[in-house]
Amino acid sequence: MPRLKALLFDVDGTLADTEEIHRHAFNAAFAAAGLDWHWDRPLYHQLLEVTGGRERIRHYLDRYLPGFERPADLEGFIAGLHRDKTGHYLEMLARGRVPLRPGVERLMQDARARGLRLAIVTTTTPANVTSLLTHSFTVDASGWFDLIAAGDVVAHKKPAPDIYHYALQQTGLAPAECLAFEDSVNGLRSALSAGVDTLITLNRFTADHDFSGASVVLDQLGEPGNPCRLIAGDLDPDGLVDMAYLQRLHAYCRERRNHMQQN
Ligand code: XBP
Ligand code: MG
Repeated sequence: MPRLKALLFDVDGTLADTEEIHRHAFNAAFAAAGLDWHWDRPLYHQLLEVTGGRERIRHYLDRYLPGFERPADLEGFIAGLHRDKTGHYLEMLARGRVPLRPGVERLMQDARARGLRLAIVTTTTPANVTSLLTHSFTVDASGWFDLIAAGDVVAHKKPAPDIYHYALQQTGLAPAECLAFEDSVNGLRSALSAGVDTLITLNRFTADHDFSGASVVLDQLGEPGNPCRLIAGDLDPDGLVDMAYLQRLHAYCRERRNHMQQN
């Protein structure tokens, strides 16, 4: 049975509840460009169906504003809006100290202390990741990761498996040696398509997603005094996801896969 060697973390919605900040940053960029577009929460919930900021703006135009007179250089127009959005987002992160979700830093410290490798696997812009790692952890965490796989390094964003394939190839890890941490159905599909078993922590934008195939679904990772809750799955972490629990979960998932292959 392969050993658990690495934890692969999504960023938005998994490390921190950043989607609200992304939403405000998109709206700030639209206003600065003189556009009367406004993405409220229910609309953003629907738009999250598409990963990637530029892809999301294009999808908005296609689906919600078919009558919008498109500039000749639509790609350039979208890229400009998105560049501005990233600027607003980075400012907000630097200003506001966006808190990490419960248990994230604790679990990473635990994993590092036990010699596990960590990597980031996300569709968001690389600068967004670096900023979160420097501003939201109690120490600068950017050196903790073997790899930060982010943004446009692959052709197809989640739910395509490309970013997980890329991360596995760059780190030399086998899917069976890893566990992924995701918050959305797009992230789950991406990881599972690359053969990586996945733990889900829900948030307000993803609580209604279909997480079938996930190894376990929890409300959060849990902290002492702030226990996590099992939403779906066979193994209950009893309040706290730690390395002992992840070792059990990993062994359970590998056995389940072996069993399925034999039958
Ligand atoms: C995150 C995203 C990102 C952000 C916006 O998905 O979909 O697009 O919402 O980031 P995941 P950019 O958590 O699955 O990686 O604007 O930088 O693309
Ligand atoms: Mg996510």
